[in-house]
Parts: sequence; structure tokens; C-alpha cells
Amino acid sequence: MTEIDKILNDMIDAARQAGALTLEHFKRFRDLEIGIKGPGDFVSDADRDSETLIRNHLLSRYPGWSLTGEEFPPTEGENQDYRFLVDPIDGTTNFLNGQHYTITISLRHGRQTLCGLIYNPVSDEMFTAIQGGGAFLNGERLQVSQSQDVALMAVGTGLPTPNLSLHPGAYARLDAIRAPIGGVRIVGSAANSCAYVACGRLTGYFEETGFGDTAAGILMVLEAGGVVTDWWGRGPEYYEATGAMIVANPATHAYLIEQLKDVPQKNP
Ligand code: LIP
Repeated sequence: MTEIDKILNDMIDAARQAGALTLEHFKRFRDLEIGIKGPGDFVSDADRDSETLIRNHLLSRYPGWSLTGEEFPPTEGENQDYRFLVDPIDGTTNFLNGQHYTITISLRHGRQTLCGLIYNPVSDEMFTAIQGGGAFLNGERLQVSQSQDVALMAVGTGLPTPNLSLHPGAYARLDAIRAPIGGVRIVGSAANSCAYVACGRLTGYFEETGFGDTAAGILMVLEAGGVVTDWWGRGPEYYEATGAMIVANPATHAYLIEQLKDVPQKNP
């Protein structure tokens, strides 16, 4: 077992434990106390408990490493080179309404994502990826959809919370994007949307969202043979900073670039 396999296994243990914990809250979603961070941006004890568990699990095994999570200030360890990115519940609005959500963790080394996971506790699906080592769902190797047929394209998106700065008019294009293809879907978790592209349940996904939610998913799609750029075809230095990304099989990527290329460009 390589060092990365071992770290990924520790991340998987943390996600499974956080999955069991959040499922207990999920079962009584109608009674949860909900904090409002901003318009459409919620938090509950489940998010905080999940992040605390993952933090303790990982930082006790990798003392001195850094960790950025969604609910607490980042932990800046002595080792700034290795950083875990954690979204303890991605799809909080889904979660609070009793719908599928995910837990996502990735390990960054400088600007590289070494490995990552996306765990859906409701369906017990564990998506994993290692840089150069492939993408997997519950141990089965993944490949993006091989379809090139525009009429069959299934494109995921999300409507980000209003506190994210949106490209003016970008989502007004949904009608045009929808017209010739099979359909547009809102999965409700950015990480899960990426996982769906990696395993072929969606042919592509675009959104403007936080990189912590999608770092594992981006690696997963790349390892499954997909393409990842920002909306104007640019590389990681752009989509990591602005969060405007397309993750897709090659044909859907080309289609979405064509649809989004006239949106005014956003630079880091
Ligand atoms: C949210 C995603 C949602 C997306 C938002 C945001 P949170 O994350 O799950 O699908 O549309 O832009 O990224 O706040 O639930 O962790």
C-alpha cells in the first residue's frame, strides 16, 4: 500500500464516520435547528459536528498539516504544503430538506490535488480518486460517458447562493443551453454533480461555486477521462480562483464552452 493509499483510507474512515453521524440528523430533518449564514446559505449542528469529527480524525493522524473546512476558520499547521479541503455537508439545502447530500474531502499538495473522495451517506456510495491512479465508485473503476450525441446530453448545474458573485446573465442562458439537449438537472450538491459526471450519470456540469466543494470532483472527472476548464476554456489557475467551472465528457465540454464563451470573462 502506498502512502497516498493509506492517507485516502484515513480520509475514507473519516467520511464514513461523518456519514453515520450526519445520517442521524438527516433522519429528523424536519426538527433541525437551522442557522442562516446569508440568503439561501444555511448551517446546522450536523455541518459543524461533521466537520469537527473529520478535523479531529485527520489532524490527529497528520499533526502539523493544514485543513480548510467550510464551517470553522482554517487550521494552519507547521506544514503548509499538505492541506485537507473539507466540505462536511455539500448540499446543505438538500440535507435540510431530506434530500441526497455528500461529504467531500481532498488532499492538496501545493497546487496539486493528490487524492479525494465524495461520499453519499444516503446511497452509501463512496467515490474516490488518486492523481494518476484512476477514479472509482465503491471500488469499481469509473469512466465518463462516451456519448457525443447532443440530443442525449444530460447537463448538471446549480444556482449558487446570492452571496457568490455571479456572472451577470450567465444563468439566463439556461433556456438556450437546454433547448437541443436531453435535459438540465440540479443535483443540489456540487461534489455529487462532479461524481455523477465521472460515472456517466451526467455528461457534464457547470456552475460557479467554491473550489473546496469541487476539488475532489475535479480530480475524479479528470481521472475518469473528462475535461475540466473554466467557462472560457482556461486552466486551473482560473477555475480554482473564480469557481466558474465546466466538468464534462469531451463532447459536452465543447458544447458548454460554445454556450458560455460570450459571458463576460471573470479573472482571479
Ligand atoms: C453548495 C452546493 C450546491 C451549489 C452551491 C454550493 P454547500 O454547497 O452543494 O449544489 O449549488 O453553489 O456549492 O453550501 O451546500 O456546501
